Amino acid sequence: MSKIQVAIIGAGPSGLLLSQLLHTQGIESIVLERHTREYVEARIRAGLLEWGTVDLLNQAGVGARMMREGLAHDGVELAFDCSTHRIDLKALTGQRVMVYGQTELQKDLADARTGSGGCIVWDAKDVAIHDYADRTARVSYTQRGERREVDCDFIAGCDGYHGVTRASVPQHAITLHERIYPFGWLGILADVPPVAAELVYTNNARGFSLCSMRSRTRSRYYLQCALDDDIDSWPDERFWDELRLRLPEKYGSRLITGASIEKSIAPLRSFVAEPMRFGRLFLVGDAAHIVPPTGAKGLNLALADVRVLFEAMVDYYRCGSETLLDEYSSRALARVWKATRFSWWFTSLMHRFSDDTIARKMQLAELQYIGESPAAAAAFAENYVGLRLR
Ligand code: RFL
Ligand code: PHB
Repeated sequence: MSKIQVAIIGAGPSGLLLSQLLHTQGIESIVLERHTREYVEARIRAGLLEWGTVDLLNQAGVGARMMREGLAHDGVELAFDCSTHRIDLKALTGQRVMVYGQTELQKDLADARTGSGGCIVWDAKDVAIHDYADRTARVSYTQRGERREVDCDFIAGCDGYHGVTRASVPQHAITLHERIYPFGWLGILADVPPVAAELVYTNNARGFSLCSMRSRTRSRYYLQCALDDDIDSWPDERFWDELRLRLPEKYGSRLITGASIEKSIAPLRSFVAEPMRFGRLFLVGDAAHIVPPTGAKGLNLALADVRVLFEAMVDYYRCGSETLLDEYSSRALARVWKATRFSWWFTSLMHRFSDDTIARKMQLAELQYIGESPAAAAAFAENYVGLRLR
């Protein structure tokens, strides 16, 4: 049996960034991923990074391509009831956000880890965690038909919502909070220029829509859809027609359409598991929490967890102190709950929930208020660019 300092389950952005950051401090890890590298890199997910996330990626030495190819945005638009209102993030908070796809980030992280001799086991089957209540934890997995075991000081559960680590914690030790929303997001990726220079979130009587992008030539658009909608019932033409109907006239009239290169439906949920630490096991990112994508907090929250855990592990290996490890769960959760609240609030503000006219009138009144009140706009902007870590 071999021994490593940190065993990381999952090679999504959380797992790879943690491994990379630890490597910069001479702390060695193994990353166990159940899918192949090709599969993981083909997943289309988030697209918007807070500047705190950008700084962390630069600190890890994986930000060069992002800084070259990413698009920094100073503002974002809220559209409703035939009007649009730009929130000047830079003026209100002094901060910007960065458009850079998770798919690209995933590649940059895997390249960095592989390039510096990092140990990533792709296609690791039947990963299991053991003895994490003790001083020395253990992980086991099957690689090319052979069962292997590794002793470790810590296990980082970076294995997403459907992973094995949270599921291994006894029910009595963990509290799960969950809300499922009564709609989904239908997303499309297409090689067409974005309809606007910045992101546009629209509250329309027909339902929510979002205009986002991956580059100046690649657009990412979303429509609120029914949870039981079948992707086959959304051919590209229907998607573009519906998007045009939901956008303010100035954007609908100039929308450029084209063949989709990806199309999928994602359900929306708010989910938090508490605590996020169980002995030598630490849950990180989507393994511990999920937010609806309105506001793009999911990936940013995941990487904020990574920062907190990284700092705690460095403190442990440098000074032998467990204080920051002990504080991991409460420090991470303080941020998680604030982002969970913001994502829930923004989702509630922008989506069509029912035919209840009073609910829609109140959404519009709140959107007008954000448009008119610098204080309300500043509260939105502060959350959108990301609250500062304590
Ligand atoms: P990930 O990215 O889910 O990575 C977890 C990794 O763990 C692996 N894994 C296992 N490995 C070994 N053994 C097991 N038993 C394992 N079980 C799972 C998985 O294969 C995977 O590689 O979690 P991480 O690293 O915490 O990163 C979180 C982000 O990926 C996530 O928050 C965002 O992508 C959420 N999200 C979005 N966030 C946004 O901010 N904006 C978006 O537009 C947005 N779109 C999305 C999303 C998440 C989606 N999922 C998870 C269904 C769209 C989708 C479809
Ligand atoms: C995306 O580009 O995929 C994206 C951007 C902002 C969001 C959600 C998704 O709020």
